[in-house]
Order: sequence, then C-alpha cells, then structure tokens
Amino acid sequence: MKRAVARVLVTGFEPFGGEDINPSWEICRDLPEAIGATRIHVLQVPCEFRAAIEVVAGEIERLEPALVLSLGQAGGRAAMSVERVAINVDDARIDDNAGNAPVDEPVASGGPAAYFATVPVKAMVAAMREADVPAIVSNTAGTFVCNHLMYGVLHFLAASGRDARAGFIHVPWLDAQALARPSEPSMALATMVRGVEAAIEAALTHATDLREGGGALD
Ligand code: PCA
Repeated sequence: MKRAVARVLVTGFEPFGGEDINPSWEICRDLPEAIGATRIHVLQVPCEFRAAIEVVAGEIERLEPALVLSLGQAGGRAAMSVERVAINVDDARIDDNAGNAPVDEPVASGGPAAYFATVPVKAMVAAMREADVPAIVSNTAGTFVCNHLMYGVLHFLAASGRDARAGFIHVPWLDAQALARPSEPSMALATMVRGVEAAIEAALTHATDLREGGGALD
C-alpha cells in the first residue's frame, strides 16, 4: 500500500492596520516545499473575523494535514512567540480588513472558554533557540483576529473529530517595517523563516512537550 505523504499547513495573514506587508505571509512565501518527507502547504488568510476561520477550515478539509501552524504579526514583540492558549473572546481595538470590530463577543458561542495549543510549545521554543532564533512561550494571543483564528482552528479540529495538531506563532516586525519605528524591535525575514522551519520540525518529532524552558529569555 502506498504510504500517504504527511502534510503540514502553514498559514499567514494578509497585511492589516495600514501596513503594506505582513511578516507572517512573507515567511510562508519563503518556506521550503518540503521538510524531509513532509510537504509544506502555505495559505494566505484574510485578516477578517469569521472569514479567516472559514478559509483555513476549508483548506484543512481539502488537505487533511497532520499539523496546522498559523502565523501572525505581533508588532512590538521582540521574539518569535509560540502561543500556549486561545480564548473564546473577540475584542477588537481596531477594525479588521472588512471593517468589523467585535467587542466582547465569543468566537464560538457555547464553546469552551479556551483551547490549549496541541503542538509542543516548549519543544518548539527550544528548537528555535537551538537554531539561534530568539523565541518564547507566550501566554496570550490577544483578542483580535489571530486569537480568533487559533481558537477557531482548534475548535474546528476538535468538533470534527480530527486529530491533527494545531498551534500559532506570533512574529515581530520585519526589519523593513521597523525603519519607520526605529525604537521598536524587529527581526530579519531569514531569521524568522529559520525559526519556523525549526518549530515545524520540533512539532513533527515531539509527541509530548518538554517539561522545561520556553519562559523568559534569560
Ligand atoms: N496579526 C493580528 C491579526 C493578523 C495578524 O497578522 C493579530 O495579532 O491578531
């Protein structure tokens, strides 16, 4: 019998908030087509409540990936931030790209208060640091479209009985974006790409998470 090739779906967002680019999508564009025997599929996601989840859920149904890793821009953060948890709240400070700004609404009414990432967050952080990429476990993905998508993907996978693992990494400004805000931290695209590759490898090879590491960059 022919063995199915394992697939990973990596998503990045379109630009939002007045930016011309979104590092999360720039990373996707630079990822290799495969890591070992695993095919890497990338998908650009609208920065819109609801539509973001629908687009990714549709691609999950099409590809049946073993791993779904979503990326999002978190300007102002200094390190690659592997999110531990997504909460059942939409609370937008700015409009999404469709002009929606929900306030204190559930992502899924009747859904659990939160989902933990089902990827090994500490192993991913350790692997990124091993690759010389500053990385940290983050305990909040915010309450905008990124948290919404992370929650929505984990909810979709759980509700549809899929055992694919899912996680989310928030990434800093790209160097080019920081030219206009020189006192804010930024990272080179190649560094972020190297980090995401290391994180994917760690997620594929660690069935359970490490017991230490991932906290403060000390
Ligand atoms: N970052 C936003 C949404 C899209 C993105 O790239 C967030 O952190 O919610």
